[in-house]
Amino acid sequence: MFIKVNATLDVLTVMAKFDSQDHQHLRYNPLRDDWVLVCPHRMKRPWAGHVEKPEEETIPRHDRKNPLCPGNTRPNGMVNPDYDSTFLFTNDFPALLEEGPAPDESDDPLFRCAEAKGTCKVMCFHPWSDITLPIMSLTEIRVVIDKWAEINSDIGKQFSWVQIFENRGAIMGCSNPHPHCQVWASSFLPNEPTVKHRTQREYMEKHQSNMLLDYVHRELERKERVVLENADWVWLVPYWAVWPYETLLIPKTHVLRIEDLTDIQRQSLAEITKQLLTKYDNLFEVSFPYSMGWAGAPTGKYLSEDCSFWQLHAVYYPPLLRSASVKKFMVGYEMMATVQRDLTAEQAAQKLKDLPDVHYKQRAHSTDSCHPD
Ligand code: H2U
Repeated sequence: MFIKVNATLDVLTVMAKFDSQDHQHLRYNPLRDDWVLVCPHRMKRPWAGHVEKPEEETIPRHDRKNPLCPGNTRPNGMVNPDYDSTFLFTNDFPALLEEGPAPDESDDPLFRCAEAKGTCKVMCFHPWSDITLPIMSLTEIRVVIDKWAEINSDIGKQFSWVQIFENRGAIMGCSNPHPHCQVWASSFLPNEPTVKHRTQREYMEKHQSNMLLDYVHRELERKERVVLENADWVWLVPYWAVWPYETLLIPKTHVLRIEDLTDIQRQSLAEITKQLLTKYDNLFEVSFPYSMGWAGAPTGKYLSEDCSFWQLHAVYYPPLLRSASVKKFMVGYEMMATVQRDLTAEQAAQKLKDLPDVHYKQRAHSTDSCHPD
């Protein structure tokens, strides 16, 4: 009897019409030129896996011992200014240095080596440690955006790639609760931008059109994965998303680099950033961890090349899956074979869309920010 029921189910499964929200399939990522395996039927399985207890930490607004706070002395003896806005400094423990001996060149295809130079910066978003971007005012977020643009323009004169990124939350390797991001600039084009450079160029050669702009316009027509939009920006879960709530933030018009954003685009970026981060925090009512970063046309020697096939965009890669304590593990099959997801991009977009626009910490009382807008 049991065998018969299973056999009937198998026949039904095989006979069913394909539904992307129910049936396994592969999706192509044209930006990374790779595939993601989507298995929505697995959402129905029981879960008895690892549960990390979320810690609701109380962060002091100013901690005498925190090396990122205004006025404090860092372990290397440098004293931070008494900053009241953003604060940019050269990382005291940089992965990339501007100078250093170069390796010998080698013809051996199995032991290739190349010179790497660069610089690393840290940018504090705010003088307070107990504040995050979604709680900050639009004016304060706008200052951060202007600073990102300034950094990309300044450091980009010297280096081919300026990676601005924020690791938020200890689960994402963030070492300090003070709101901050990092900037790693390099003499070489790192792996991710190298692939994006090639795929966007090849798309332009083949279609005489900009890949990501085409993509945004198609997404705006379909509306299945768009979570938020304003006059200048779209926030969506990409068709090819890997992380459960991975998103893409992208301008509606052609923009090469962050410093090319107009005053109006920067203001609307501040608005959509506050909205999207509020939604993220509201998803599991926790300060939502993620790794985010900007990608635009490369800089340095590329400034004099035609990079019109590039489109500026930001990516958010959050690890959480089912709750504030259950994250997606990129292990096993993902490491050995192909990245895989259960929740579809459309389901994730709908969940984000349905969330309230007011931050869960601010629902009961007024804003905490320095200069509320
Ligand atoms: P993360 O939280 O993403 O780890 O970034 C903090 C960075 O701040 C980290 O790269 C730097 C660390 O090297 N840092 C300093 O440069 N000086 C310090 O005194 C503390 C931390």
